[in-house]
Amino acid sequence: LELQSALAQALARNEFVVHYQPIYQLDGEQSTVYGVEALLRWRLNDQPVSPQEFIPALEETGDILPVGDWVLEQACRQVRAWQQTGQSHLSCSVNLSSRQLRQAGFAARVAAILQASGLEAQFLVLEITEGLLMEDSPELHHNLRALARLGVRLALDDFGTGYCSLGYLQRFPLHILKVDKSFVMGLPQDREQSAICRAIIGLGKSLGLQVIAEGVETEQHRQFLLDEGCQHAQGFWFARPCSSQDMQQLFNALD
Ligand code: G
Ligand code: G
Ligand code: MN
Ligand code: NA
Repeated sequence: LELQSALAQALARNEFVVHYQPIYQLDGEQSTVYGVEALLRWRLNDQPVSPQEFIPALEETGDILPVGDWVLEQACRQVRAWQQTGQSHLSCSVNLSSRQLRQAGFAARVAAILQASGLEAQFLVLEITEGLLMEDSPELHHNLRALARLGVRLALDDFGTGYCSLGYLQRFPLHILKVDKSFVMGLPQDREQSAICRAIIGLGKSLGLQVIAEGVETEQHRQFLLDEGCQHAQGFWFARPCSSQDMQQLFNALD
């Protein structure tokens, strides 16, 4: 409860910051950054609070709605600025809560945020989880289709860890599968994890979906994924999530 009352004021007090983790293109040059994932951060009494703790609290109170809008605005504006200073095709991934997608008019607000930031819809990727696709909220399904019509891309985050049937991959306007880090951490020694990664990469290929591997922490992880034809990856081996200033330094070093 203390957490929730502190969170209710956090936006007005400017306590949130958006951090970014680069997503890399695996084939071709190692230095090619394909996009960034926006990750919300909050400090309470100068101590970082884990998103695993404060995101569910924001969802419970409904404060995830204004905070989620704020994250979208920040991320779209920041990525547009990076596009204009050299990263011309940078994509912007933002995590969504189901609460946001169940809100009537959400897709229209995303359109307004894109317009205000100058970011083209094709560069925005909205990350959703499998469980969300199984909710039978008409608003949610309306928003997903309206977002796809706008040209925004949808990514299925933590893919393989939920309980959604493969039929959903067909039924929804999805563009990207994100291989969960729990399937990457044992590569290449772990035979089950290797088989699962191969299967997800193959599934993506057959269905015409882009595949992004998460949690790439070692050169062996990267090499396995590259050999299996995975196109994109993110993880500590490349870069940890960092402030926009540090991300700017990373881009400066590439130029
Ligand atoms: O960055 P990290 O491990 O700390 O993120 C933890 C979890 O918080 C992840 O599941 C991530 O998707 C989620 N998360 C981070 N930022 C946001 C956000 O802006 N909105 C939502 N809904 N979830 C987020
Ligand atoms: O649920 P989602 O995929 O959005 O969560 C992303 C989370 O994964 C972030 O909290 C981020 O800090 C974390 N993360 C990013 N790269 C790595 C990695 O290489 N290893 C681990 N363990 N976590 C990572
Ligand atoms: Mn994510
Ligand atoms: Na994940």
